Amino acid sequence: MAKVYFLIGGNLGDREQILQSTVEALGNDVGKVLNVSAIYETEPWGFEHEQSFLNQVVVVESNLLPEAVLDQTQRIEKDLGRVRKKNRYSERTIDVDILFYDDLIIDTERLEVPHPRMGERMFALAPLAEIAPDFIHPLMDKSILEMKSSCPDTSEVSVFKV
Ligand code: PH2
Ligand code: MG
Ligand code: MG
Repeated sequence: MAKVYFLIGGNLGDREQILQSTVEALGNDVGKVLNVSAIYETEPWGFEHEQSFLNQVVVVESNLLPEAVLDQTQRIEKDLGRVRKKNRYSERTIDVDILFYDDLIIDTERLEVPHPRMGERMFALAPLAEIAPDFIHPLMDKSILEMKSSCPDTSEVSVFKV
C-alpha cells in the first residue's frame, strides 16, 4: 500500500460541493481516505481571475501504481466538468494533482512526482503543512514545515472551512 498525497482545488461552480465530490471519488476509485486538511480559500496563483480558489489536501492509502492513480485523477477531473484551455493556467472546476506518492521520485512523460512546483505555492504548502508537517520532501531533503517557512509566495491563503 502506498500513501498518496493529493492537492485538489478549483475556482468555478459550487467550489465546496465539487471538493466534497472529489474526496468521495478518490475514496471510491483510488483507496481509503486517511486524512483531509481544512479547506483553504486561495488567490489565483500565476494568472488573474475574479474568482478565488478553494484548495484542500487529501491523503489516500492506495494499492494502485502511480500511473493508474493518474488515470483515475484525470477521469475524476473530467467527470466533475473540467474543461482544459490552451493557457498554461486557467479557471477550472477541479484540478487533482499528485503531490507525493510515498517518497517515490517519478519523472516520466506523463507524471512528475513530487509535484515540481509545490515549493513555490502557499496554496499547496499551507494545507499540506497542516497534516504532514514533518514529511520530508525526497528531493529537497526538507520537511514540509521548513519548506513553508522559506516559501517566498505572498499570495493570500486563509482557512475557509475546518
Ligand atoms: N492551480 C494552478 C495555478 N494556480 N492557484 C490557486 N490558488 N490554486 C490552485 O490550485 C492553482 C492556482 C495550476 O494547477
Ligand atoms: Mg495544479
Ligand atoms: Mg493538474
